[in-house]
Amino acid sequence: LALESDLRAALADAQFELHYQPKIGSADGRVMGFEALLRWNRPGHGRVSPLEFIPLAEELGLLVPIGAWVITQACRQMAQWRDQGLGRIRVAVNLSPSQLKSADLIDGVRASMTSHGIEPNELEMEVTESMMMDDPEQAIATLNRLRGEGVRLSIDDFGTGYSSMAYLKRLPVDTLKLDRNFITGIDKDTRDADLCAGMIALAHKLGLSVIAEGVETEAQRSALVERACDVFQGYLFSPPMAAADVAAFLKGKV
Ligand code: G
Ligand code: G
Ligand code: NA
Ligand code: MN
Repeated sequence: LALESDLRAALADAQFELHYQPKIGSADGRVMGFEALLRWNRPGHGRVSPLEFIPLAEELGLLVPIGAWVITQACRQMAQWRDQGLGRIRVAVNLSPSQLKSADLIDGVRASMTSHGIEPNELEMEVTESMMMDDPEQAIATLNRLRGEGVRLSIDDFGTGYSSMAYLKRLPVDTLKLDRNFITGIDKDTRDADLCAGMIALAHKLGLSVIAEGVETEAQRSALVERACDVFQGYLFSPPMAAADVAAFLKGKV
C-alpha cells in the first residue's frame, strides 16, 4: 500500500508536525495550556488528519516511535516557548494504547523532560478509558509511574468508554475531559445538560477538574459555566494552530 510505505517513511523524513489547541479557563478566560495534535504533511497529499493514519500506524506498530517523537517534540517546543519569554506553557499529548504498554515509555518521558528542563506538572498526557481494557492493572501501574515522573494525567473522551466509573477511583488522574458528544447538545437537550452536570459534580467530589471538549458556541459555553465546568476547549476559542502562531494568540489574550 502506498499509504503504508509513505507512513513508514514519514518519521525519518520529518513529515510530522504538532499543532496546538488552547485550553481556556472558564473563570477568567486565561490560557491554561494547549493540547498537542499530530499532523502529517504527506508529500503529494497535503496535511493528513490523524483520524486517517493513527489507526493504521497503531496496527503497524509505528505509534510507539511516532508517539515518542510527539513527547520529545512537545517538550522541545515548551522549552523553546519558555526561552522566548512566553513563560512555562503546559502541553498535553495524546497517548496511544501501544505507547502505554511500551517498556520504554517511562525512560523516554524522563529523558525528554530532563533534557528540556520540563518541570513537574508542565507535561500532561491524555489517556482514554478504553486503554484500560486489556490489562487494567498494568495500565494503572504505568499511569502511577508517569505521575511519579511529574506528568499530569487526564482522561480523554470521558463518558464514552467502557466501564468508566469502575476505574475513576483507581486512576491517578487530575482531569476529566468530557467528550464532545455531550457538549454538542448541552444548550438544547436536557439529558445532555443533566449528564454534564452530573459528571462535573462527580469529578469535583473526587477532586478532579473538568474540561469540556468541542465547545463551538456561546450558548454551549454559558450552559457549561452554569454547570461549573472548569476549562473549555473548542473552535469557539481556537482551532488547533501551528506552533509559530501560539505567541500571537497569547498576545491577543492579554
Ligand atoms: O485534530 P484531530 O483531527 O487532531 O485529532 C483526531 C484524533 O487523533 C483525536 O482522537 C486525537 O486524540 C488523535 N490524535 C491527535 N494527535 C495524536 C497523537 O499525537 N497521538 C495519538 N495517539 N493520537 C492523536
Ligand atoms: O480524541 P481527542 O479528544 O483528542 O480529539 C480532539 C479532536 O477534536 C481533534 O480532531 C480536534 O481537531 C477536534 N476538535 C477540537 N475542537 C473542536 C470543536 O470545537 N469542534 C469539533 N467538531 N472538533 C473539534
Ligand atoms: Na485528546
Ligand atoms: Mn477527546
